[in-house]
Amino acid sequence: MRNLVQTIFGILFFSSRGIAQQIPAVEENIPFLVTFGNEGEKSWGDDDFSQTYFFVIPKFQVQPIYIRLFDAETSGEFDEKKGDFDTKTKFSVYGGKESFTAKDVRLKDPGGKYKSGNLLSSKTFISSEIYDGEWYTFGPFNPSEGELVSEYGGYIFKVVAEGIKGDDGNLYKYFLSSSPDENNAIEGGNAFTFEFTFRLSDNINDVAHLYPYIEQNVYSIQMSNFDFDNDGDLNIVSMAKKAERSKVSGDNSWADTEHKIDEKEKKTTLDVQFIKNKNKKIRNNNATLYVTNQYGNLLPIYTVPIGGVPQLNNKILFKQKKKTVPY
Ligand SMILES: [Ca+2]
Ligand SMILES: [Ca+2]
Ligand SMILES: [Ca+2]
Ligand SMILES: [Ca+2]
Repeated sequence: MRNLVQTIFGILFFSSRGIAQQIPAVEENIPFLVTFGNEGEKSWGDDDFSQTYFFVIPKFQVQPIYIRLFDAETSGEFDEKKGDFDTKTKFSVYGGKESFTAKDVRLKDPGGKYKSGNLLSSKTFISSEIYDGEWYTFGPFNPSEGELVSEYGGYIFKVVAEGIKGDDGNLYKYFLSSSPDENNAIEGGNAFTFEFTFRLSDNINDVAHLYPYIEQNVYSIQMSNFDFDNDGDLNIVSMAKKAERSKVSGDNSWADTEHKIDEKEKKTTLDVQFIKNKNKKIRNNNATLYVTNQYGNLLPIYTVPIGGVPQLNNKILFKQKKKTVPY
């Protein structure tokens, strides 16, 4: 019995910390990140042809880490073609002082010194079959080559993806790995972005989950989404919200909605759900989301929800669970 309880507790503990480090995570129901070439049409879902991701490595990780990239190039079945494939995407990895903490890093649109820090590695991928459906590996990086930011849980690496030529959509994903040629998750690792441009699943039953984290000082947020093409509903579930709708954007347009933040939602994660309309059957839909606080500052949107996926009954469940643990 004791072993069983320990096992159950172990699983709960394990899952709440989160180990899935494919970005986007399988549990998010988001098949790919998307960055278009800089001659692309914004009406195809990418508002700025640039996407910045941050990878968090816990302080206790001493072994080297690798940032792996799936389908880095733009051709073949996963990518979105316009005319011929002629798109180039540059991926750059940054670490060191101010790579994360420089203030331009939190801008909605790339500008100023958003590429701050030390450039650790960079590669441009063209429209070719090399790396089509394959993984490319950046690294090894020593964790201490990132920027140590204790409030964010460890060393942070920044990866900037830029569409530097062409008009096609590059679909790709990342994996934060302890191995150069396999996807081995790093315990306690995570990833986040301030502006998320992604491909929605074609499956009408898949709900996409995005996880903005609400810091202590937040009392109201603005949700801003772009080019969702009125493909259903946008819903928030949290420690205080059972279901709160947010305005949905149409084609090539933004929709902004303000939401009040309850005390119970501070230092927790919101579950922002893109729920597809089952009758519309829209395919290949790309959309963008960012969330700001009452000061207009961007909030981090995590891959693994900090503190777990929010449920209204979380606290009750936690109390019950505690009783069953024998100490
Ligand atoms: Ca491809
Ligand atoms: Ca093209
Ligand atoms: Ca691709
Ligand atoms: Ca769209």
